[in-house]
Amino acid sequence: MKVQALTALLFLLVAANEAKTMEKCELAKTLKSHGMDGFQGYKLGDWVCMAYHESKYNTKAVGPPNKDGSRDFGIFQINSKYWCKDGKHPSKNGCNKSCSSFTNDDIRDDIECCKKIVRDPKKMDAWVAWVKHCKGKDLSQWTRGCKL
Ligand SMILES: *[C@@H]1O[C@H](CO)[C@@H](O)[C@H](O)[C@H]1NC(C)=O
Ligand SMILES: [Ca+2]
Repeated sequence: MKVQALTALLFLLVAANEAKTMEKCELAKTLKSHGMDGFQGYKLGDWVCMAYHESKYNTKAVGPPNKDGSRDFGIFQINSKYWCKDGKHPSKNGCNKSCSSFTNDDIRDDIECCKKIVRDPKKMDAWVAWVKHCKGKDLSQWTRGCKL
């Protein structure tokens, strides 16, 4: 009985976790429909690769605190010091958004914020995981098999 209850709980947790995680091609398609293919010179694969390595496509991801106390929010791990308000720490709030709007399943505003971030001089270098895992790499796998 105990084991069954535990199994059921585990299943629910896994199911709940999956519900907030996007599929690769679903993300690629959404990004494309928002004009991200070629935006500021970056390919769709750059954005999909970045999202995978930042959040594993988890729209509700909240990163651990950075050295300055800020955190990174959502599928694109948008930083609370510069781009959104967490209500606790001072923020430049460059995207004029509450950070909690980057942890729901509607990623349209997250994408709009990415457009602001990538217009900054650092461009996609703002995403450490992108620099480490995606920059200058063959990105074809990130859109492979997707009907775009
Ligand atoms: C910021 O967002 C608020 C509410 O969504 C809006 O009323 C305001 O005009 C925005 N400010 C800027 C500078 O875009
Ligand atoms: Ca959102």
